[in-house]
Amino acid sequence: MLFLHSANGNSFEDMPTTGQTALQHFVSSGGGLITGEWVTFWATRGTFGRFRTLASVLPATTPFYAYNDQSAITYSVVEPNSVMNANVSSPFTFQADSIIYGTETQLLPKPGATVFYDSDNLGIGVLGWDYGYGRVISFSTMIGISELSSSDYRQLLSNAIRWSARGVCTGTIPGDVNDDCKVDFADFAIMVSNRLECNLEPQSRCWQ
Ligand SMILES: [Ca+2]
Repeated sequence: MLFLHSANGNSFEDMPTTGQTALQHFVSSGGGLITGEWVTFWATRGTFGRFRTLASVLPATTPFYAYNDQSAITYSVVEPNSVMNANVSSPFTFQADSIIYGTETQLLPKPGATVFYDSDNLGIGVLGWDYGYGRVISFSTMIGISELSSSDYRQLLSNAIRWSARGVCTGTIPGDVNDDCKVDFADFAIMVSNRLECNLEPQSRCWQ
């Protein structure tokens, strides 16, 4: 489990590429990653040379300079999820921390990302996706002291940590057709949907 937060919005320091690659490997092999405001922002601003490798791991990008300064922000459920929504009021309003005139970054979901909460300020509050065997969640806000003074926000962070902790795949299993480290009905459905297909040439060889 890893918690990443970039509060350094006004400097040009980057995470070393070796660190970003290690983090990418950590997630793809089953680790959970949670990011706060500025991480997605600087990952999208790759021309400034920050988080270029890590950018591919994140479930969102951001439009240029799409951040602003708000004192209070309201999050509401978009896609219901029993883990993410457990014991969190919806909607709930919290005070937002501000660093470098930014309380929130606008998030644009990548294909395959799930939007769990929206924000009344900049559209999307919390979203996540599967990356390899791991999972990543991005918050639009700082996950700072002000945010964490809200019991709902604290609970949501706790839930996000649970959701992202998918587990580590320790080995391949014969029959795991969709390569998600478990053999279940999804694998069976793939087999059934392709049943009696045969790509042998000549076709006459198929059923001999
Ligand atoms: Ca499977």
